[in-house]
Amino acid sequence: MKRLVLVLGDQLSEGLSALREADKDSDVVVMAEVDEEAGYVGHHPKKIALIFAAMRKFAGALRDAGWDVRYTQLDDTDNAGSIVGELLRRAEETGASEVLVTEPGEWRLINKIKHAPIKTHIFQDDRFIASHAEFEKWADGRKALRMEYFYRDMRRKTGLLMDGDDPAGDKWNYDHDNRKAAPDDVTVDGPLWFEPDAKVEEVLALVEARFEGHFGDLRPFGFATTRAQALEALDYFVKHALPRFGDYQDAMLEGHQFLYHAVVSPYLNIGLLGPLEVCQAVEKAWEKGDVPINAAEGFIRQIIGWREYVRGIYFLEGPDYPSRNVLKQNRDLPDFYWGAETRMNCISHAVGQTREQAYAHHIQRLMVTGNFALLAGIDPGQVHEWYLAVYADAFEWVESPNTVGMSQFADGGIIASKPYVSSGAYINRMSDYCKGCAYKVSVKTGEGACPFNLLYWHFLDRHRERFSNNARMGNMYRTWDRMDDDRRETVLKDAAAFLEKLDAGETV
Ligand code: FAD
Ligand code: DLZ
Ligand code: SF4
Repeated sequence: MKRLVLVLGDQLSEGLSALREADKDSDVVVMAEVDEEAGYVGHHPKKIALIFAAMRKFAGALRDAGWDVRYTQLDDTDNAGSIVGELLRRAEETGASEVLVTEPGEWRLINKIKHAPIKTHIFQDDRFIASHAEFEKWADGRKALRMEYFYRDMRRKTGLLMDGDDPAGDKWNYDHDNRKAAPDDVTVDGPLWFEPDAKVEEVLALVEARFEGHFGDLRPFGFATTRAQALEALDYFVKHALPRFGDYQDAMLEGHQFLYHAVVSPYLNIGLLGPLEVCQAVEKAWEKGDVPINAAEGFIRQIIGWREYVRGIYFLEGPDYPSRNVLKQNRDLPDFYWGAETRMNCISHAVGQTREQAYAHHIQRLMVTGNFALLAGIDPGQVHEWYLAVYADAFEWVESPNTVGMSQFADGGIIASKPYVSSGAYINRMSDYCKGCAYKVSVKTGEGACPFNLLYWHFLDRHRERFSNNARMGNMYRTWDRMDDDRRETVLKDAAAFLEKLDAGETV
């Protein structure tokens, strides 16, 4: 019996479970560039180009390995426009009556495939370290699902940075050493980029023609589009940036969009790299004495800790998770998230580099664009759609827990034990953005006051009922309560005036 093997745009791994289950001699691989996937949010053109180019090259690699691959390009005249449509078309063409697929990373697509009018077999996506069952078992009966404890289990499971039963270096977590302010001397100039070859150029021309209106610069395009290139990019990171990754993990600099970050999330998330091999490369560099423990541990924690943990939460919590809004925030996302002018230099830089690179690092996402949205009371659903659209690494299983949970506290504290909010002081400490800003970070009210300073107190004040009893927020409320009444009133009045301007669409 002939079967179809569906390989999605973020399943570009030779060891994919659906491929392992299939028979090369009789089954047919289906891959398709379709409007439905390219259009469920206004993806950044670089993201679409990365996925299409990597899909085309992966299809080539599968053919070389002996598979019969039916590949549909976006502009093929008989393109059915959706994944299920393509499956049905290929089933008719080949006489196949069943579909093998590895579980997609989004409830939307899982449901479409489950309800397709053709028999489907969905296999676990075992490109992760923890299975759904393992995460469920870990979560079962716990009052709080804190990442740190899950992470320790993943260290034990993988043996990464372990010294017998103990953590190497005697500490599980070196986060305290990883909060240095931005350095004066930056010794790297971003990740390794790749000159587009003819195949990539073909995709760039297609994306240019079809997605012209989408937010984001398509060129220059330098992402890796094959596993071999992604491995080179990883190797370059380990040699050049990893040694200082830990120290400056939270720093932000106008002139250095990538600082010491790896920029491997797009490759991990579409399947060109696997999480374990990435961590093993980092562990090896530490064993050789090339990188300090705080860098190796900090990096490995992001992957076997945070990345696995957020995936666990997404699948544990179910399809309604991305639409949660426990703080009932409902302001529209301001136009400056899509590139309109803003006088806030930090936002302007974070959004500007997002437009250019389809990339911003974690602290820019969390403490600049995320922080502002949370403080200003933006609808988390709109914030979620923005993050899902604009980053090359954005797929719902990883994006929504980070946005809806960690950044916007819209899940009520499943992921974060307190909201990630800060005044301008934090941004000033960790970046050089404030120096070039039209606002003054040292000014707390009145003319030129930094909006983060105003909105920080406004946020705490309007959500007092929910947060004032949170032990980790007691200090913040005590500081607020110690201010004299007049000062509190002025802060709230200025914050309200700022929000009014924002709502009126004025440049703020
Ligand atoms: P590095 O800083 O070099 O970290 C190494 C790797 O660790 C990353 O490649 C990534 O795979 C992993 N990692 C680090 N932090 C996280 C995290 N919080 N969750 C999951 N993996 C993590 N990451 C995505 O992969 N896709 C997203 O759509 C995404 N959306 C985010 C939205 C918000 C609001 C926030 C605050 C964070 C988001 N993150 C997302 C997490 C993180 O910002 C990115 O993984 C990271 O910036 C990717 O760049 P990098 O490869 O240079 O990471
Ligand atoms: C993100 C994306 C885009 C832009 N385009 C395609 C596509 O044309 N074909 C495809 O198979 N996959 C694409 N993807 C990735 C899917 O949206 C992804 O598999 C789901 O969001 C589940 O993670
Ligand atoms: Fe951002 Fe405020 Fe600093 Fe300006 S002063 S860059 S708005 S934190």
